[in-house]
Amino acid sequence: MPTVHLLDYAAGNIRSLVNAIEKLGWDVEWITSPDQVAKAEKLILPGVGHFGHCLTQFANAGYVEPVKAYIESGKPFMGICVGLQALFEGSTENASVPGLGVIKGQLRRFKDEDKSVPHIGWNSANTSSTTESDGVSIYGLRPDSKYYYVHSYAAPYNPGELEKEGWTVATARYGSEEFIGAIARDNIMATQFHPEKSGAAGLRVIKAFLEGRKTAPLPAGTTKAADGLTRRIIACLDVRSNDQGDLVVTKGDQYDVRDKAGDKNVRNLGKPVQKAQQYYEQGADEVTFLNITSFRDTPLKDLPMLEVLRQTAATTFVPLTIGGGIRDTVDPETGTTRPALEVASLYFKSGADKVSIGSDAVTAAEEYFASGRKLTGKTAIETISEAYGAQAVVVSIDPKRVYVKDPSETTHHTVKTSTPGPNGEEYCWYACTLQGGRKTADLDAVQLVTAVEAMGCGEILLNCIDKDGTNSGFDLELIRSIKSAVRIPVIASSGAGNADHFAEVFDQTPVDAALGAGMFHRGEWTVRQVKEVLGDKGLSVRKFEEDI
Ligand code: 1PR
Repeated sequence: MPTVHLLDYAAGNIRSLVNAIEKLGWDVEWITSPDQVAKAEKLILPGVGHFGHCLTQFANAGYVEPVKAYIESGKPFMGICVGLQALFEGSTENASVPGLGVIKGQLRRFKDEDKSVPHIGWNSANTSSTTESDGVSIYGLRPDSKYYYVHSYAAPYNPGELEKEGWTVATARYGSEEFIGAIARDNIMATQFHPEKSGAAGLRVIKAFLEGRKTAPLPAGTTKAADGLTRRIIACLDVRSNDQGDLVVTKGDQYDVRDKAGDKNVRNLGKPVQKAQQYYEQGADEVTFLNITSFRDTPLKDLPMLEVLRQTAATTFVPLTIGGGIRDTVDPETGTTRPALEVASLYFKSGADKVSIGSDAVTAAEEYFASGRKLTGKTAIETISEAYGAQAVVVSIDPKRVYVKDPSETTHHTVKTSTPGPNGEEYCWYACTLQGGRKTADLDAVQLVTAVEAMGCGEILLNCIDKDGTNSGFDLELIRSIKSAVRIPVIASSGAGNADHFAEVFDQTPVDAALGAGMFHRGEWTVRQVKEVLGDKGLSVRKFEEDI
């Protein structure tokens, strides 16, 4: 099999990239020391997370000069995400750390006044100057495809500036900002998006690079997709062991996952790997696994979930999130504490792109407020965010309504609700729960998200116990209140029963993504059908592509 070299210099989920390359029929060989760089015939520089952290590791390991020399030799080079950023002169993310300076310019943070940061989701990479006029695709990039981005810093696009130096630039638009999504010249190709997580559209780009196909004619009839982010639809799989000991996808009503009648068995709605694959093929933009009984187990021993992740990541080329049991854990055999970062690292190595933290985030937020909002640097959120970047850390919240007659009855953040409580109460606040709703904290959802955003969480997965499994639509009041409290993206979850519920949440709240579970698992709707309805209503969605 032909071989491509991958440079391994920093933490990050490289498993997915290896899976994508292997799927395309290529072998990966690792470069683990600077003296090996020159022997590569094709080199990929991956990278996720923090520019300063990655580039410092890169420089300290002695890679700067060998990689510059490799690029100057004219052999094919591809940079991905921070691997693209490394080619620029620097980044305001860490002004004291220089980039390689192959491309002129600095990376800047997206402005967050009008939009969520990080920029997470499927966006374009349009080489508008060439693709439309010439009908030519650069490295397989197509103007009607969407690619998966996850980053807070980007290279702003100044029309014509880099083109003057011979670069071909593909751009994307986020809010009012146009930035560089991909860039190529001579032997160099680099993408800000993650091609290995961008389904068939992304695999096509990697394939074109591996096969050295810099340009190709666009398929007849190719038209440009609408600018900007598409509406992100996530399929979520709650996973646990059933009474026979098999790992199954289940779904509860307000978190009760057992049948109401008969033997009250844990509902079995299918096998996790199969279901995930099915949702990928239906066009899900992301897949999330929640190990819902992990509070009972030792996660380091929880090998079946790691295996589920490994198998899914080998065939499912969209972002994967895993939640459940991400916390500091005492190993029962040795009595030693295994930090949350170690648990998360196991998941990242198995193919996860993000980890989702539930119960532990509530405890950390309580301590944060008790200490007068001091950050310790020791929480799971902080340590994982530091090592893997904020975009890799999701906090999953399980709030429950507490009704009050008047906001003065509580110190918590209240909302005026259009669905009053059992005694006609017109206000409610949302109490955070732990262990899948089994414990309730004296902490409201607004407090929690404020605290975890300060700790470095990159995205909120916003469930709602009152709505879970009801098929009655999302809790729009909760979503609006949380969106107005944070700058990071928020995923709406709980209550989706049909496509109109997705249209409603995107229409009536500024939410960044929406998640469904039961309606997909029971086969009432496919992800594709939901996207068709959204498309008919004029909302931009990514279409599933098969053709690599
Ligand atoms: O606390 O860090 O170990 O994480 C445990 C994770 O498991 C948390 O993210 C928590 O939300 C989740 N969890 C725990 N118990 C349950 C349960 O259902 N008994 N599931 C549970 C929460 C939320 C969504 C669900 C949506 C949409 N499930 O995944 O699928 O509510 O459902 P719907 O579209 O059918 O309404 P930790």
